[in-house]
Amino acid sequence: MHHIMMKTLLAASSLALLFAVPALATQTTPSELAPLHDTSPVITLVEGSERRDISRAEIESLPLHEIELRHFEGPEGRFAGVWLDEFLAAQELDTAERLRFIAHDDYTIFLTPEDRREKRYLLVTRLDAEPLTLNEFGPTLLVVPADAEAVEAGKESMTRWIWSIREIQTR
Ligand SMILES: Nc1nc2c(c(=O)[nH]1)N[C@H]1C(S)=C(S)[C@@H](COP(=O)(O)O)O[C@H]1N2
Ligand SMILES: [Mo]
Repeated sequence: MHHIMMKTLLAASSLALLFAVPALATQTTPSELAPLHDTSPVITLVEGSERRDISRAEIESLPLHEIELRHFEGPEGRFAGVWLDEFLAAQELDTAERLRFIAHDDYTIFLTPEDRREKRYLLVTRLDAEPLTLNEFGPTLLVVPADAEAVEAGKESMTRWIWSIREIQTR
């Protein structure tokens, strides 16, 4: 097989694909929502023996972004929240070697700085402008906007889309 010809063909077909893709429904855009002032705790940050409660108001003091999607657990609409990286930076946790997220059902995931460089995570607090409740997989959940379509199509794993987050541990 002629490698150069194959490469040219591949390049040409991927270019064609690029132009054939319609405007993505799954783009993250700045949100117009006004931040909530709810100061009741929704996430506990744990660093060694230190525990800190974080409220929706604290999370939403950062710029809100939103994305339209159908979550695999059922909820569908506009999910709004803050970039996890910005939240971590604001909490001075962005250099943590490893982050452990724990959900209300005790499901757990680990994220390294490398994982966060690979893909951006959105820490979601709202669905269609309303605060996410425990019944709707809130009060907060993680989504990877760049993977939204692939996850919906069953082509990408969603093991890191942890919902009902109750705690973030660092070390
Ligand atoms: N809180 C919480 N988030 C979770 C899970 C879970 O059990 N609890 N399961 C994860 C896994 S492994 C996958 S594949 C998806 C879908 O989980 P499900 O198949 O149990 O619905 O959600 C992820 N987020
Ligand atoms: Mo899974």
